This record gives sequence, structure tokens and C-alpha cells, in this order.
Amino acid sequence: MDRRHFIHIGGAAIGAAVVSRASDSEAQEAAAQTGAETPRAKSSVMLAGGQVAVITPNGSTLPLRVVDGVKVGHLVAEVVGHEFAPGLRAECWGWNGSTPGPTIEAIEGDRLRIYVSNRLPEPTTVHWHGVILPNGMDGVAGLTQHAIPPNETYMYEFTVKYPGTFMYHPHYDEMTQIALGMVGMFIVHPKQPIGSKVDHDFALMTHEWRLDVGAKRPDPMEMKDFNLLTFNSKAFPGTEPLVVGRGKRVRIRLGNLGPMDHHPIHLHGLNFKVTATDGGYVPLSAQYPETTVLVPVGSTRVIEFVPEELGDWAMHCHMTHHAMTQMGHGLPPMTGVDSRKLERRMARVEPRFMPMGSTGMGAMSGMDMPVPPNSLPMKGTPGPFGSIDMGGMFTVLKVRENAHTAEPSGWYESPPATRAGKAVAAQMNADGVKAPSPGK
Ligand SMILES: [Cu+2]
Repeated sequence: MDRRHFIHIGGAAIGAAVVSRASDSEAQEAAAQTGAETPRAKSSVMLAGGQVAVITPNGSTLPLRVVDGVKVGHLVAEVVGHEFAPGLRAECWGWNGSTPGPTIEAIEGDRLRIYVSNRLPEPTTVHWHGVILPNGMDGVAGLTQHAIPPNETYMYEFTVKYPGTFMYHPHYDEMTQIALGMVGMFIVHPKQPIGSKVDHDFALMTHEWRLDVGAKRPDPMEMKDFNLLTFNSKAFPGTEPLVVGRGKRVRIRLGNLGPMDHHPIHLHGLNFKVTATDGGYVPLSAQYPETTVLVPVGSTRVIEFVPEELGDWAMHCHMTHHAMTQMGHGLPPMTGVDSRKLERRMARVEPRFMPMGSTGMGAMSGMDMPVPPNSLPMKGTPGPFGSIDMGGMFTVLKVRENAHTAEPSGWYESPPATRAGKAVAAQMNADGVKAPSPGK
């Protein structure tokens, strides 16, 4: 059976499996009957106890086919042509055509049988990060198993005894394979909800890459200077927004299998609690409010919140160099420099010379500068109020009255009276605020 065929029927089978958990899911039933590819998991798909299925923005869920009570899945490790954002592509490594690999979603107590076929040019394995299982299924080449040679298929089989938010990645030539994109989420739902039931459930993996302009593939040798930062292997504006309902309970499962850096992930407009890690659930008595959560390399952090304010809320890594585009790296610092002399001299040899960033770098985002092929421009992304100059590990949490009817690409229109704008002189006078005289 070839891979396409397997995944095709696998798609039908997960439809059937989901139906068995939720008899009211007509769309899934229809998909199972027609043998159609499973539609991307929607949060309306209910698991036991009213839990919702996980959405992997820009990603997918691994189809699982039930055979004699065992849930069977198939991961194919392979080279993947990947687009980070419109205009930036590279050759990466992943599974089943994507980086990150498809999210594995199971239920506490499930018996899983995962086939791993290797179509990479070198051996590989899969390690199930955080899952407690028999040692021989742990996927560490040399230590617990032979590495899977190219063009061979290995079988992993184990029971997921504990619920939680885990991950998967190779444990052979980790430095290369992980750097090229071989990371994935592995979510085990509890049989019954633990803590409050949520209405939206998302999985996001942070990652970092070194992709030089003009390079065909990321550089796995890099250990410090990463120039491309992503959520689910997408750089903003390639990241799909997270659309949620006001007053609804939201869970975001953050995973970090990046090579070197921990990421402080910050959310605007709300506060949240860390409810679980890849080690298990955090007791209620130990949860405290945060607006930024550090997601260390090799960890998951699960956050939950109920947004009360409508809007387009930024969600990003708070390391400033992790929320910018590829072109912002490696330039000389020019802020505060009088560039006029330099400009006159340079004009003799290069009439198009433009001194960059002598008043700061913000204006770069509004300039329509030509960029080399296959690179992300510095001009930013058009937003409702000009250019959004962040990029990289950045996405938008869109809080709407009705998440199911909201247009994901639409912007929030804040009432003008609730929006920052130019100050009125009369009011400044009344408030005793004097505008400073313009600087030289
Ligand atoms: Cu970061």
C-alpha cells in the first residue's frame, strides 16, 4: 500500500473514530462514509466530557485508523518543500509532507501503533517526548533501538497511560534533523476533562532557523545567530491567526523543540495561567497569573485564559530579535548617526545608496525596498493602521463575539473613541500638558 493510499483511508478512519466518541458529529460521519480526506480538525469536534479537538494552526492532525482496538498511524520522514511566509521557501525535513509533523492526538488509555517510514537520505528514529512508555519504544538510536535505515519502516506500539501535552522528534543526528524541521506535537486528552472545560484548544510549536538569503535549505550548523523565528514553522504574516470567542475559555499548548533558544511568549490584552507542562498538570493551588510564559527548549507549557476584550491581540516571542524578519539581521547600527556626509560620499559611487535607520529602524517597515529573491522584506505587513513591523515568531489572537462566523483575515474595528490618536491642543492646555519644541 503506498503512502497516499494509506493516509487517504487513514483520514476516513479517524473520521469514524471521532464519530464513535461523538455521535452528533455529522460532518465527520459524512467524511467517514464518503472516504473523503478528514477536514482540518474544528473545535466543534467533541471528545468525551465535552472536550474539543485540538487545532494546529498552519498544520494538521495525524489520521489514526482503528484496527482491532488499536489506533494505527503512519509517519513518513521525508524532505519537504516548505513555505515560511509568502516569498520565502526552503527545503526542510519533516513528516507526511510538513514541518512540524502532523499533531498526534489520542485519548488516555489508547493503544497506539505508529509506523515510521524513513525516506530521508540518512537514518532516523522517533522519540515520544514526555510519554511514559516501555524503554524499547523510546526511540533513542543506539541506546534503545537501531536507527531506522533509509527506505525502511519501523513499528512503535505503546499505550498512552497518562494524559498531557507531549511532543515527538528524531533521536538520531538530532542537530541536523531537528534544525531542519523535524518536530511535532503529541497530545493525549484525559478520559474526562481535568480542570475547566475549554472552548478552543490550539497547538503551537516555536522554532528557530538559520536561513541565509539565497540558501536552498536552513543551516543546521548554526548555534547562535538564528535569523528566522517561527510558530508552527511559519513566520508572520504566514502564521494563521487564532480566532476565539469573547468570554470563551481558550487553551494554547506551546511546545519548543528549537535547537538553542527558550522563548518568552507574550500575549496582549489578557492574563493567563500555566495549567500543565510536559511533566503533567499543575495543581490549581500552584497556578498563578502571567502575561508571558517562558517555553524552554525541550518543554511544553499549556496556558489557559478567558479573553474579555474584543480585538486583534498580538501574540509573540518577547525577545525583540525573535519578532522580526530575516532581513533585519547583520546591519550596522545607525541610530543617532549623522548620515548626510556618508550619503554624499556614497552617492558618488552608488547613486541609489540609502543610509539605513539613522532615526531608528521603524521607518524601514514602511519602505517598499527591493529585496533579494526568496527573502522576507523589511517593509512589514499591511495592517489596518499602516504597516505591522513585527514578523517572525508573531501571530494574532483575534477575539470576536462569535468565533465561528468571524472572518479570520478580517481586522477588528475599534470604536474611534477607544483608540489612541492625535492629541487635541485645547485638551492638552486644559490638562496642563505642554508639547516639547521640535528637536533639531
Ligand atoms: Cu524567542
